[in-house]
Amino acid sequence: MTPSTQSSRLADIFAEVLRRNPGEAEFHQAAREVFDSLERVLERHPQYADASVLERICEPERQIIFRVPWVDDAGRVQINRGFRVEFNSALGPYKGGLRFHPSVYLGTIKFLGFEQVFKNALTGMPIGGGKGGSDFDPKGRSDGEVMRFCQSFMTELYRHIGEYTDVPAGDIGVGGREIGYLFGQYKRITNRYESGVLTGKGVGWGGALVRTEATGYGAVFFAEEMLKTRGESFEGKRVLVSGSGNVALYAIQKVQQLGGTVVACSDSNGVAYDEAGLDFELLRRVKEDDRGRLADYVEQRGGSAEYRAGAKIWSAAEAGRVDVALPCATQNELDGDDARALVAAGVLAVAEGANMPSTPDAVRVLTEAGVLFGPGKAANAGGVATSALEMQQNASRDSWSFPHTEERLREIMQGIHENCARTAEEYGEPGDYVLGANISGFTRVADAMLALGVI
Ligand code: NDP
Ligand code: 2IT
Repeated sequence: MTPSTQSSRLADIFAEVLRRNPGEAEFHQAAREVFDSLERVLERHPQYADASVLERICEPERQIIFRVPWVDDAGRVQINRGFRVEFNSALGPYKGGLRFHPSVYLGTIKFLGFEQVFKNALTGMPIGGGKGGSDFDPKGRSDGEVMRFCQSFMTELYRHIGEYTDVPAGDIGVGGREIGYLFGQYKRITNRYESGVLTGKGVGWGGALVRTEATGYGAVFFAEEMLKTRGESFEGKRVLVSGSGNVALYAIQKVQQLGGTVVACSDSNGVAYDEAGLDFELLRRVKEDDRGRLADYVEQRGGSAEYRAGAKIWSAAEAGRVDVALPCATQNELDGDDARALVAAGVLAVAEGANMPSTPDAVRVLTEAGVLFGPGKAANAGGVATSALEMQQNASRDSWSFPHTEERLREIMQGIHENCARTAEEYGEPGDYVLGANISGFTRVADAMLALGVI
């Protein structure tokens, strides 16, 4: 087939994705980005088009939507909506997190599930892709309310998951506390201590060391590999990290361990600036132990720290040099104007700790300016990869040390970086990590799908 045949075929398939999934803007955006990388793949490998692999990849294998009723502390009945999208199991059981956030709707979960398919393939591990969640807002809820919500959520979800079927984990709004309540209810309903059914468990009861740190650490390891290609490192670098949740926290810690200074982080209310560098241990305590807000951190830190309510973190680029930016909060949080501000501030590298945090416009601005750009499905794959290591430890009833597991994570991130770089080069676009990640992830899933037949 000629290139033009392929472009028109891709355009037709994409038009069908739009038609079949109306109103799901984030899913459209995630699909479009992958489609934009695939023209030359379909030219070189007509077998994928012949077997309609792309059409099949865009259609989730199963989508589950359910009612989650629960009783709040005031005795009122609350109703939320639960989701699990089991996207692709060609490489292994569906694997991917659960997001609890009021903005969640089916389109959110589908975009995240779609990204997860390629991300999980990139890790080289035996995991398929899925995602789930709810429009439940855990903010301001008591532990008892969160527990009752999680129990109700699992009372429906349990029938769809299992260590060989579908293995959820955390994402926004779902951390160790929620995984504990979810696991407890699964265990109670099934009467099985099936450790491998969820990852992100507490280290005392089946969890793996380094899983908590893995996504943030992994994103920094990926950025470090990108910097190495220009003879650079984190030593002495000024860094911005958006968010202040699980991914952001441990990205901040690893940057500091590698000699960089993180001068700002954020939450949905504002930005904390700290020219002297954020105090990781204080920030961790405020966020994890006290479940506090960034404003509380700034109040306790005093001195050089400053809190700007309503500010956007990327505007910090206007105030001085920025060497590395790590968006670790949420989708579409870094737009074209933000990217232009970062370029003007001299940014060398951007690695996405979050899923799809950069808008298509931002990606274009950064890559056209020659900024090293690590897309989320490569740069944040350390979290799910360490989840797969947790599954491995559960299956063998073993537990590994922190240094050993961190070393495995570092090797995995180096492997993903090398794979993306090599694939981009093979396809004539050296340094294009977006192309490299999409093609490499796609071909691994597509080859497995071809081998398994039309199912
Ligand atoms: P957390 O819930 O721990 O933290 C989320 C952070 O992002 C908080 O600081 C939150 O601020 C901020 N945030 C969330 N939504 C918005 C919004 N709409 N606008 C502005 N800020 C927002 O989640 P994680 O750290 O786990 O997840 C962060 C990102 O990383 C997500 O994109 C997630 O999909 C991705 N990711 C997570 C992995 C993991 O292992 N946890 C693995 C790979 C990717 P606030 O507290 O004010 O809401
Ligand atoms: O987006 C992600 O990769 C995650 N939220 C982690 C998924 C997992 O199964 O560990």
